[in-house]
Amino acid sequence: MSVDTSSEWQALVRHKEMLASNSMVELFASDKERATNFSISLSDLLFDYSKNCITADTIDLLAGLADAVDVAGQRARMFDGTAINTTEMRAVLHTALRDRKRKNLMVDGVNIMPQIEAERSRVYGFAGAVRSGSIVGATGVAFTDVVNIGIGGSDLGPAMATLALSPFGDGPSIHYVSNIDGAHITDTLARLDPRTTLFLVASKTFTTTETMTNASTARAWLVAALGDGAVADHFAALSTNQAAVANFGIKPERTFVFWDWVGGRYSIWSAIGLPLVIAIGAKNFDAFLDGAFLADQHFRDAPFKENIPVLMAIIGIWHRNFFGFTCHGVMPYDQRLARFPAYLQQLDMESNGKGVSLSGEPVGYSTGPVIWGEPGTNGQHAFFQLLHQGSDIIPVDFLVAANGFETDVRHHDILIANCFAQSEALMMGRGVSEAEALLLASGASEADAKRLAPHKTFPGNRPSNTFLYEKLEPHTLGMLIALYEHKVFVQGVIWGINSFDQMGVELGKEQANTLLPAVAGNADAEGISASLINAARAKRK
Ligand code: G6Q
Repeated sequence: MSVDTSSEWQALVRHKEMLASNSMVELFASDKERATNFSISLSDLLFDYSKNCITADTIDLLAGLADAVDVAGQRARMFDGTAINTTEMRAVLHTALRDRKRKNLMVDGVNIMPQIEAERSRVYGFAGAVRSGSIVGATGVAFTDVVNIGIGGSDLGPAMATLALSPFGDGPSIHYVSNIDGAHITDTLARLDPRTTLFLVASKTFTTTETMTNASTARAWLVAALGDGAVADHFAALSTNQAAVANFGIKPERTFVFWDWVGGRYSIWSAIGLPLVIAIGAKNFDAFLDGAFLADQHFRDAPFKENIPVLMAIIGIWHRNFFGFTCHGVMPYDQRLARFPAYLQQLDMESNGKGVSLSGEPVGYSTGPVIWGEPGTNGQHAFFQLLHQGSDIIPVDFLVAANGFETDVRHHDILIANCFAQSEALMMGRGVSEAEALLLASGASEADAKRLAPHKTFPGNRPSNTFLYEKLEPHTLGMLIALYEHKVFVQGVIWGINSFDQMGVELGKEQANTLLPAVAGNADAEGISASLINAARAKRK
């Protein structure tokens, strides 16, 4: 049965009609404790979801929907290693990577826990040696720079986290090259010295065109300076495809593996995290894993109505399916989380950007929203206009630390004030008579006040969540990422889709390979893109 025909869904449709007449301002007025009643703490994190058009009944009904589709059962199946990725027949076990105490978990007759521990200790050993300078380049000097070559899941996580945790970065400088656009690797290499540069080729499949092409360019750059023999000393690989890594010329002792039950966009906890370990060290990476593990335990154990990722998910369902909101904004008031929206974009949109159910039927309702965002306060001076007065309503997640790392706290006070002011303004809005009164008070004529008031009116009643944490430390970042992972999981279960494949990504990979010979001038252009290919060829110099 399709979830939208269930009695739980239909009850929510009716509930929404009843609730629609209540504004959030009224909901706050009728419950003085609303902010605390609709907030949950986990470790140093406070999740405040009070500024949504919900009541306790809404949460009851949404939690009932999650029950009806057996979120709890599917959650148990994910954690115990059942092949819930049914199109690829794979288990989904990124959670096992951060469970540092567990000793047994069988997948296909193999206990994966000793494998995880052994590989993590190899990663830590190598990272430690690069950091201390006991592993050196071909000319005997220590590495000052590490270039991670990878794309998508083999890039976004470590790139985001390296920036987020830069106050903990006490190792070599880490650079990330992902784009096939030659500008990316060229501009990166231009700043580097081959003698002190280590390359990490990060690719689960070790076949991705972008990564393989960038890796071969890096190899040629290194060989031109230091000769063929230097490759073994200056390259390491992070992959599940050991045979392809060996073909590239990377030694087994420089190859760090993970497994097909780790999805690309869930792989930061695996060997794909190596660049981050090199940046911040093993102790900090352990704290990062432990933060995620804490979120896992919370997700497994807390009742739905006190469960942060479940609440994030069901409120998202409320917005997407019952209000029809198409987007979800992620606005970190945290400059070092600048890549967090892009990271979540992949996590969420690649996981839940699906239109067929697990059984292959088209779903008859909306699934994953568009995820986007930028750090505040920059966004305020750009696109927040649309959030306040645009014709569409876009729910927002605000993220902010109570403390920065900087000594001059004036900046941080202003940052926090802006963050809270935005969620308040989005909710409160400003009516036309208030706008008119303000104009009159500022000396406008009556005619001008009337004329301008509609432009200075804000509809308000626009929803947001606020994530307030003590400080952006490794533990906190691990926790935040895992909470979002589980949010995406719960939504996928409610929508009845497979959140763990990515056929759209595969399609892109195939299509580009088909057109390449004609673009490169080695074949005649044919098909839909023929005219564009010919035009591009005519413009090539
Ligand atoms: C992630 C996706 C995708 C993948 C990249 C890179 O979940 O599968 O983003 O990570 O396409 O793939 P490789 O790691 O195999 O190079």
